[in-house]
Amino acid sequence: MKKQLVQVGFFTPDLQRQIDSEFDSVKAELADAGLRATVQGLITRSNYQLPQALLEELPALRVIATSGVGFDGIPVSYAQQRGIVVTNTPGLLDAAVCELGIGLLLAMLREIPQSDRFVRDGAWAQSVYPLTSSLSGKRIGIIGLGRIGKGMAARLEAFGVSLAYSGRRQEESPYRHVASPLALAQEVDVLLVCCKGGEQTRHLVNAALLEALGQGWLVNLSRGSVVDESAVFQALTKGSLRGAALDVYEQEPLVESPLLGLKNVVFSPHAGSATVETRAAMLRLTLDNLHAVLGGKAALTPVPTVD
Ligand code: 8YV
Repeated sequence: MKKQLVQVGFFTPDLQRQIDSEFDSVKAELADAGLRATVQGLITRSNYQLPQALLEELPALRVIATSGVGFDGIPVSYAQQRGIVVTNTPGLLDAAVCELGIGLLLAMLREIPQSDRFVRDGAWAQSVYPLTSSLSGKRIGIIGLGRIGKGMAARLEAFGVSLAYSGRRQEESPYRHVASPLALAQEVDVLLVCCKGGEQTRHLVNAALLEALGQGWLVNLSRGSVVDESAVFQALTKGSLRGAALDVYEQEPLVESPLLGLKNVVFSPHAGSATVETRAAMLRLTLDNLHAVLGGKAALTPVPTVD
């Protein structure tokens, strides 16, 4: 008999079929009192918020498995105090996220989406598209030299840029460590946000930091919470910030935002890991974690213990 799960959030149809072939998974909002009282496993994705109130209604819960690397949307400390194992999928999505990061960076500097619209709209018959900016020669600052930050740096080396980073500690790396994100912003052209989300990094990119960046560009591959979107809007409209490329937002999905009206912002829908290959690998590890813990074995990739 298939083991039961409560599910928070949506998976694409193929991935949902995979979940359903291995577990009896019920959406949290449809789980009745009987299921809530007995269910031992919960599956979710890292772009959803998991309310502690829901966990409080699941007294038998033993494992929360998120298909994603971030766990800032999960009340991990509360879960761990209750002895619930929390698992994630580290390492599997770095390449996909970095590929999108390079794509967004180039799309922003070379104005690829805007150029596409220019051709489609027939504007080319009346004028030539204005000149854009080179990536080559730019000074790039990476906030957070974790797996994604390092992956971006390695790929960017091929473009002939200079690289520096800020982070809580100095890493073993060939790149220059700068003491603070503010100092980093002061000396670069492009700021790449690759740090973790959560309370510690909330609005780390704020008006003061954008002021320090000046006539530069911003790319956010991290979490929407790290960037103060209204400060980005102000900086873009007053013409200090030259462009932004955003994959993540303070409110997702992004449907109403003054940013949507600006030409110099390139958007993607929180899609860093969204390739068929990557999401299949992430789900496989997520399901393996659930099978392991529910079968009485150790989790394959538990998140670290938090205080
Ligand atoms: C996805 C992510 O949005 O892993 C993360 O932390 O933000 C992304 O990979 C998602 O979690 C995939 O299900």
